[in-house]
Amino acid sequence: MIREVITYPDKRLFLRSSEVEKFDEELHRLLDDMYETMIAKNGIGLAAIQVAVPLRALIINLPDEEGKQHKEDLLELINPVIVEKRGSQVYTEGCLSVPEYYDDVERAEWVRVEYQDRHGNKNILEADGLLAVAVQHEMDHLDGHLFIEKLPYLKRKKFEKEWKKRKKSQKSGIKV
Ligand code: Y12
Ligand code: CO
Repeated sequence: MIREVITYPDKRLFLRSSEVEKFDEELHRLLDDMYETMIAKNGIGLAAIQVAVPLRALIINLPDEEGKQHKEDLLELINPVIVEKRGSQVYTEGCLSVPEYYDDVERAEWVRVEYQDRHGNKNILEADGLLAVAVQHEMDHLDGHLFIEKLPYLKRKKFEKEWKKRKKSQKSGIKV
């Protein structure tokens, strides 16, 4: 089932999500719905809080060189913890909860993550490049953070101004 993706400035996006304790049917349904929702909305990553469920669960499905996503590449990370990180990289990020806004964010180039799969089995993921960006972006959601919070002060102010203008024009029916 495709669920609604909540968007900025919804207060729920700033909540710290809770640990997953039950690896049951309900969790599996949530993960399946998150995948369906992410694909339907052209996303490559999604955290549970983005569908209004405050649990520490996220999914990532990066596209191949031709831009195609394959379900067999889907990553499901439950209760992830970054145990090591190295280097830095800058990537222009976007987020389904902050539609139509993209900006440069600096993050670690490489991360090692301990996590559980949908059955509760423990696992380790080592990621670099785009996958490392996606993991860090989605893990920020679990702690109630959005990529726009990482923008320098003036860029953040510009974003807030543009966002208010856009919301006002959406209300009046004029497109900016
Ligand atoms: C690198 C950077 C960020 C991530 C986190 C996951 N981000 C997304 O999945 C963003 C998806 C997104 C999709 C959009 O929709 C279309 O392009 C049709 C979009 O555009 C609009 O909302 C109009 C914005 C963001 C992972 C890796
Ligand atoms: Co996001």
